[in-house]
Amino acid sequence: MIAKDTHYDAIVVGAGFGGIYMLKKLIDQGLRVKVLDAAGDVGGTWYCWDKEDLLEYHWDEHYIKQPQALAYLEHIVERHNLRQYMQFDTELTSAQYNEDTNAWEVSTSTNETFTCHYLVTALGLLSKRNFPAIHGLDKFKGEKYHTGGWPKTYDFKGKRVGIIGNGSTGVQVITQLGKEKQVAKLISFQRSPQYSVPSGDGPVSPTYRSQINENYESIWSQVRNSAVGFGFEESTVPCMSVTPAERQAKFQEAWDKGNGFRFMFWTFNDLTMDPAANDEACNFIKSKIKETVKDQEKARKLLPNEYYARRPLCDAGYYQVFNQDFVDVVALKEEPIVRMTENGIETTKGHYDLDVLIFATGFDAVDGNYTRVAVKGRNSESLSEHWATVGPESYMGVSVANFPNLFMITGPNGPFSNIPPAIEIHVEFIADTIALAEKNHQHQTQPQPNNEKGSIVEATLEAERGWTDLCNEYSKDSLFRKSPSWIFGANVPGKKYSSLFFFGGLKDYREKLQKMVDGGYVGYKPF
Ligand code: NA7
Repeated sequence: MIAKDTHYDAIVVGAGFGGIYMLKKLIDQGLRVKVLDAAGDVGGTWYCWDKEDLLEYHWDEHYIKQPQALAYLEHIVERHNLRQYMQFDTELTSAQYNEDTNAWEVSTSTNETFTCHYLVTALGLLSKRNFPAIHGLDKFKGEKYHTGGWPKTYDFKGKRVGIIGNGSTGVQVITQLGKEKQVAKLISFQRSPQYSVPSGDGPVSPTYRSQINENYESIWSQVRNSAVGFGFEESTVPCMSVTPAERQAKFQEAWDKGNGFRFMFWTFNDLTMDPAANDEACNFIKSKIKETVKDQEKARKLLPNEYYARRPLCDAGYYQVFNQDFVDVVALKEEPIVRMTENGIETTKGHYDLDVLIFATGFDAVDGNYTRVAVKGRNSESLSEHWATVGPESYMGVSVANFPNLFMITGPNGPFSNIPPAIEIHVEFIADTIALAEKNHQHQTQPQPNNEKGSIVEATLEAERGWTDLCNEYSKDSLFRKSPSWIFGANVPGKKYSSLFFFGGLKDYREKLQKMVDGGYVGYKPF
């Protein structure tokens, strides 16, 4: 017998962007819902489904910084009175599907157990921190921070700061600390130099804001019907089809407007597919690095030597900060780290004394959050076991075969795009699917033999494998496959190199999802 006060129609794990929207959708559908989150309060990135609020909510700059993003989330939670459904400081430790009761049994770090009919994970793609495998990592006696757990306040005044990692996060941290001019020394311990373009950040003018407010519908429609979902039209022009002068002009225009995704996808349509086109983009950015960084030795170290085919970076003056004497770069491929010491980092060429060490070393992305907790489906098979041979896979980034009534918001092989629009598409699909499952179940005069204990929404293994094959097919010619980044799981030692995203773009993804629904949930067992 299931105790009433610990049983929910749905439990949503994670109170970030996806979890909050999922909660709102499901309570509006009349379900009894609980949200669990390991953190002490709501978190995530930002919001767009509340159009009325969007028209009035104030923001200063084009890129929302962490405090504003958090304030906005808190505001939305208050505005919709959602906090009452949330339980914080409560980490999901295990979830087991019970075939007899058709319920998920959820255990938490607070030693509580709950049951639910539907389990929705809104764990985020990028939250399980990745630490480098460096000898003596724990030896360092100074201050240590991972950017995924950045302190609310910090005081690095007069300190020698080392930072490992120069992806999206490292580039931002280096730029910010370089501009603040508080530290005595800032050293980037850089393994792979990256291509970064200006972000184009700046104040939001009243004219810009009113244009946005007047065009919300068309802006969102364009976003949802684009490939990467960043609010610009992706180019349809091959890079080598124009003259060198036209090419240069287009790159320059993108450079002046700012934003990494714009540079990669708005300029030409084949930078991530055609090596010759890619080379043109590389050369353009490299020329900017050489032009910006005055010290020849620093410039040499900062020049990338791989394809421009990772998550495109942008910055607010990254290369410029290296023109200050207190900012330096150590090329780890020329002098690898030997070990961490009590006072800093020892490389093959010497010792660097540090007071603060920052790890901007990224995340065990996409599936990392799922494999660290025991989520077990039919026959007690865990997700880690399910994914052991083929790699992390799912049906359309949402469902996993043998894991009935489990829904993942942005699970493995979801669309590679701006994340908030992808989250919205998933949340809306999950909410509609649950509504349909509930309706079908209530209206069945003759319940199906397999679901007299409530609806069962479950993808088939065949559909899941088919989707994985499609994802591999879509990415097979992408230069992203040739770059060792988190997008294919290449950043975590020992992690299987596999497709983690659907590369067909948001529009194509949405069309496939709709076609699947219109065809009567093709790839799902009847529900
Ligand atoms: P990323 O993009 O995964 O970057 C991690 C960085 O850390 C990258 O520069 C790595 O170098 C470096 N790294 C990782 N391990 C090591 C070791 N062992 N030694 C030296 N350097 C290392 O993480 P971010 O947090 O910047 O960004 C993740 C996503 O979050 C981002 O794409 C956005 O979408 C938001 P490498 O390049 O592997 O040589």
